[in-house]
Amino acid sequence: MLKRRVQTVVARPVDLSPSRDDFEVVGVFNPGVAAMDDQTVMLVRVAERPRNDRRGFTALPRWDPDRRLVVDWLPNDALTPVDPRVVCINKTGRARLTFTSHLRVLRSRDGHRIDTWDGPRFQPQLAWESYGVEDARVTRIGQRWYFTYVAVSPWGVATALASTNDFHTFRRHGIVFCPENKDVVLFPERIGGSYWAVHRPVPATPFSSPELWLARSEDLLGWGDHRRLAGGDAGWEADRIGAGPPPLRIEQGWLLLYHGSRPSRRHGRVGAYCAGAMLLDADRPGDISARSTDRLMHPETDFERTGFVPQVVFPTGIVRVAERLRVYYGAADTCTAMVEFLIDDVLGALA
Ligand code: MAN
Repeated sequence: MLKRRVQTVVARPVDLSPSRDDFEVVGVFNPGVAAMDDQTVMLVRVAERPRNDRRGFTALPRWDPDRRLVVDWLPNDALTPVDPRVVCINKTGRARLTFTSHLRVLRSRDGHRIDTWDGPRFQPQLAWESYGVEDARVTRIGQRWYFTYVAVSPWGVATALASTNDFHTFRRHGIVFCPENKDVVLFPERIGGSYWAVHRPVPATPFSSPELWLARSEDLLGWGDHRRLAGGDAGWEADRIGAGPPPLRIEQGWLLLYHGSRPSRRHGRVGAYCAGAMLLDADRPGDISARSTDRLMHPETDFERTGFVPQVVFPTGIVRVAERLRVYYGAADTCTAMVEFLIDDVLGALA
């Protein structure tokens, strides 16, 4: 396990106000991160759900076509719980989320403490976002900040692209990876003349588990030349792996942190989410030059072990500060945390 140099909880659900008075924030986590001139900007995922229970019913929130947050109350006997986040509607076999997410902008001068809590929101607006928008991954390309995000709706779990200059106004570019695909990260520059992305298709049949794939694009919108990058080889990543923060260019190549989980031993639970890393060749990002031999991060502290979804560390943002890496991550699908590692320690853990 890597030595954690500095570690701090950056944001908790109590720090944020819900979208409606009768809702509660259950998670502020999985932040996309942009290191701008004098501040660290975080595009956090805010998950919320109705505050009050109705006996015998489950609340299933969604955004309606008029962009209002509404709640469908369904009788419990019409549903089968899947995990703390998901239920299945017995009649249709379709999944619904027990919460909904939007993205909110938080700003920090020192990268540790938030100075601005009430930043702009990026809320569901379109049909294919009606169950929520989640898990932004922010990459600076040229003068603009691009972010992929997960768009969830009755049409499935897709990845869409948006961009901004200032984190005040946003431009949507549409779905870039159709359902089911998430954990899409963009490389910050062209390599061999093309843009590149790591993505994570989710197979519908058990021929394979969800794994890392690579794709190429000329315009960030149309993606092709797909090829498999890596699967979960070790036990801790055997169930699924997905990219963490966007790849970071260091002297030795592209450093890609990723998350992995093992199958849960208990029905209805999610296996622990841990993090590893790989180094990709600077000019041929499909070539893995080195990979962690064990987990670099695993749920250790109370705030990583207990929460809305227990036992989760889920890195989504990275900032280099001289010889250190600040890794921003979601802890137990509840808080946003930051941990610092020495780059040399990370590289020393790869073989
Ligand atoms: C999984 C989890 C949830 C997420 C849904 C939809 O169940 O990652 O947090 O809301 O997928 O993306």
